[in-house]
Amino acid sequence: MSPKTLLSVLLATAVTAQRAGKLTPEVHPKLPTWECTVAGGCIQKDTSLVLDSDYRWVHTDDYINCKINGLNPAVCPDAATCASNCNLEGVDYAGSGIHANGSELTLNLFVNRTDGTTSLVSPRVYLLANETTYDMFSLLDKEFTFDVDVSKLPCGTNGALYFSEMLANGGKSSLNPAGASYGTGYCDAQCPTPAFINGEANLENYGSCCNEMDIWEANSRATAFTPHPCNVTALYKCSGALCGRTDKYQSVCDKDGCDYNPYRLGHHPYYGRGEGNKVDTTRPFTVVTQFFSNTTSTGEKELSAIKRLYLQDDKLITTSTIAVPGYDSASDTITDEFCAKNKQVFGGVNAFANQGGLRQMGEALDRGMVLVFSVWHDAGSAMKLLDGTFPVGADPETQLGTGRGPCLPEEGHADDIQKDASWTEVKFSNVKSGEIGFNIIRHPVKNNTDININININTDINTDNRSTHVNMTLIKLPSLAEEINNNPTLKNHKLIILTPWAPPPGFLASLQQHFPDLVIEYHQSEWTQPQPGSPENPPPPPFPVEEWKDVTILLTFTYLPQPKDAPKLHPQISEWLILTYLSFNHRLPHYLSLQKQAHWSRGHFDSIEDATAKTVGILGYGAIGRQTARLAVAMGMRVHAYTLHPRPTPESRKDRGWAPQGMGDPDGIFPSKWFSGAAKEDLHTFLASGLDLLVVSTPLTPGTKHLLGKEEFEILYKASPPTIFVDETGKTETRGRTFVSNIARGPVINTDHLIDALETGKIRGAALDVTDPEPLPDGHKLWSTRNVILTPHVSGASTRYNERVLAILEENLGRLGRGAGLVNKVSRREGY
Ligand SMILES: *[C@@H]1O[C@H](CO)[C@@H](O)[C@H](O)[C@H]1NC(C)=O
Ligand SMILES: *[C@@H]1O[C@H](CO)[C@@H](O)[C@H](O)[C@H]1NC(C)=O
Ligand SMILES: *[C@@H]1O[C@H](CO)[C@@H](O)[C@H](O)[C@H]1NC(C)=O
Ligand SMILES: *[C@@H]1O[C@H](CO)[C@@H](O)[C@H](O)[C@H]1NC(C)=O
Ligand SMILES: *[C@@H]1O[C@H](CO)[C@@H](O)[C@H](O)[C@H]1NC(C)=O
Ligand SMILES: *[C@@H]1O[C@H](CO)[C@@H](O)[C@H](O)[C@H]1NC(C)=O
Ligand SMILES: *[C@@H]1O[C@H](CO)[C@@H](O)[C@H](O)[C@H]1NC(C)=O
Ligand SMILES: *[C@H]1O[C@H](CO)[C@@H](O)[C@H](O)[C@H]1NC(C)=O
Repeated sequence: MSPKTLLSVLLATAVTAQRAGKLTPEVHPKLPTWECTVAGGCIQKDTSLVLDSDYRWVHTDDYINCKINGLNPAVCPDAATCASNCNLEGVDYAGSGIHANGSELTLNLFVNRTDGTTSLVSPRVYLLANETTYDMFSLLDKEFTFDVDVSKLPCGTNGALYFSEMLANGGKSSLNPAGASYGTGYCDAQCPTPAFINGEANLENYGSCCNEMDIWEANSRATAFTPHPCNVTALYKCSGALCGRTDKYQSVCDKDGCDYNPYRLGHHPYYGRGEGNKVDTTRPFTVVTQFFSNTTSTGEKELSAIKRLYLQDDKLITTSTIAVPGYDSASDTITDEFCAKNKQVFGGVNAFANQGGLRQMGEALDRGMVLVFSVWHDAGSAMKLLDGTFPVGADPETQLGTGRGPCLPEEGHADDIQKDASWTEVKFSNVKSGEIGFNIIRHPVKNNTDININININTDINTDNRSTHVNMTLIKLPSLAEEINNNPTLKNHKLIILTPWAPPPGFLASLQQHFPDLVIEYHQSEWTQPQPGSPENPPPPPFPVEEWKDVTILLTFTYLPQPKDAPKLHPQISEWLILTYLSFNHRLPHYLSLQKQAHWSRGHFDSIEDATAKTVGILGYGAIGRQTARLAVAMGMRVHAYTLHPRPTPESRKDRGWAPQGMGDPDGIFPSKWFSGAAKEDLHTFLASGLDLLVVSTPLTPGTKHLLGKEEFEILYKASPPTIFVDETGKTETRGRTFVSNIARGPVINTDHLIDALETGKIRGAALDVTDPEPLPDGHKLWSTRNVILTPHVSGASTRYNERVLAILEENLGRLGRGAGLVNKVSRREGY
């Protein structure tokens, strides 16, 4: 639009400043916004605002108006002449009803002038990334949130926040040198007919059409969010029928859109003034909109659902579900099915589907759209489409869909608003976009060294019974124990997820959808383990400790209040056990070293033993032990199981932990012998049962520290007849039969005694994924001890670790809601 360039405007300023001093410098109000991730929190963007060019004074150097009810033919006979004649003026933002304060934007519908008059300003502003470019939002698979105060938006007004697919530079060109700096290039799905399109004089009466995503159209009485797809990309200059001026359904854009208005969908009171509503519009709240995609058979991402959530007073409010007869099922999101249903029940052409539906909208969202803020009233139909009965005179009781809000026919007329409600304004603040789920997460802490909490978390939490899985602790507060039955939404529960890895995109959002009343927080923790040996002084949690107070469920990785283990379900650990056992028996380390030397030597391969008919003793028959038993049995081994508590009956041998189909030993059928007991003698009986392989998979508790030492290695040695062992070089030696494998915790075994047992041949060999101390220091004696395979605590590593833990979490939350028993529990009493 601005026929002269930004440069010429600036020149004009310089040149004309002496003449009248009327020209205003263009100073974009700062409005910082944020870009967020679940794990990393939010990063501020230095964004600012620009008023639409159509709201500006356009004049010649002699101050002849270039627009007088449309273009002035005297100075704008054609686009090129218009461009060379006209200047686009800077604006006084406050005088236009636009006030930015920190991250908050207030838009006034009217401005009181010093002369006592009140003028309608109804501003429309766009978000700039920098002085010359709009901030382009690509929201497919993203979440967009902001806070809004609609308390001063009465019937008939609309404080809107939406996205239009304008060009990033505002259509800057030789005829439009000003571009985005002066707010050019507006378009929307109504295909308006402005004086300038992309800054060029619109002498042919084109319409300015583009995809539009209405995130927020609302006042304090009603609200709607509405995708309006168009079958064109970017700004499209329409003419004739395609503008839809006489028949809106011939337009390239879906002018009706597919609106989600809770009132219209039969849900009220839900959104409105005062406490009787779930969303109380007399106070600010947060609006969350999530754009979920689905992957098509051709591998492309398609927008498949738009979901709306609210947060008020720290409480999450899910979208209402539909309460209108005719809908088969409740829906709380916009999907193509929802839109089709909408048109079917409320009547009307499904222009939404005709113009490409969510797929088309999603493509525009993916390409990038410009953020628009505005406040307006409706001289034509008093905003009844949003907040009253429309068409006027319809009967909402019998004509479904005509009741869109509670405003009365006599309310909301433009003249009355100017007279009685010139205070009308909307406040938008804290505009953020990013990874889905980021906003559900409160208090993200990026730098946990900033928090120096010197308190003993044990005292906070140990007083309560808890159930936990390895790194997942489910804390049940006593007061909740009674009321958790039948609480499917998990009201009064708070989940803290404290892990070094972020849950996958959408996980938290879907969790929230399943458990709407559950308060969910995610905090990133460090990968580092708490230092062993200091259960009384665990490292500080990476977030304010007040957070512990009302937490009922905790998913944690390393920040357990006390370091402890638990039955784990990690098939990869069982694989590690079998891997190291077979590697040792088959002399793999030896042959690998020969390969490195490029040397062929079969050595004494005839002394290699296979696993058939060997016996594995599993010390701690939990999830890992059970999966190991499954693999061992498949190789023809016998299994001896050792548990703390006796398992005399088939029922008692079952595992109530979580196990994927076909894994582990849920029915306890693999062991040929069962051993149990807490006493030393009980353990000794087990160790004396003739073991070729001893798997240590017991948790570390005060009772299991140094469970295996000199005495135990002696028992292993005596129990199975020692054999003549021929090493690779042909040297023979008498050694015990048992190979010891530890994937539990280093301190379960006395390291010095282990080294001794290995050096003296009391045991055949050992595989250790954990050591004491850990990490094993450089030069430690264990490194050079013979017949040992060492790995640095990696047996739990798996690309699917995260996924499994989260699956257990979801399972347990569901169980908690139903009042059912939890899986993968940890016993506080036993210390694991
Ligand atoms: C700007 O915001 C701050 C913080 O919310 C507030 O204290 C101050 O009054 C605001 N200023 C104006 C002019 O509204
Ligand atoms: C403004 O932002 C756009 C998009 O981020 C970038 O391409 C352009 O270089 C920036 N211009 C200036 C002057 O910083
Ligand atoms: C877009 O939609 C209009 C109205 O339905 C139709 O006339 C036109 O042919 C469509 N254009 C494209 C490219 O599909
Ligand atoms: C997404 O795709 C899955 C699998 O094709 C389908 O079951 C689901 O209904 C789709 N979701 C939506 C919202 O279209
Ligand atoms: C304008 O003045 C009227 C009367 O004093 C007041 O009620 C109203 O809030 C003012 N409007 C604005 C936008 O300041
Ligand atoms: C974290 O905080 C510490 C101490 O205040 C500071 O030295 C360090 O630079 C911070 N790290 C980051 C990534 O901000
Ligand atoms: C806590 O555990 C103890 C010992 O197992 C048990 O007696 C008590 O009933 C449990 N309390 C709750 C609230 O679960
Ligand atoms: C789970 O947390 C415990 C206790 O903090 C930690 O020692 C252990 O290494 C973690 N488990 C895995 C498999 O990393």
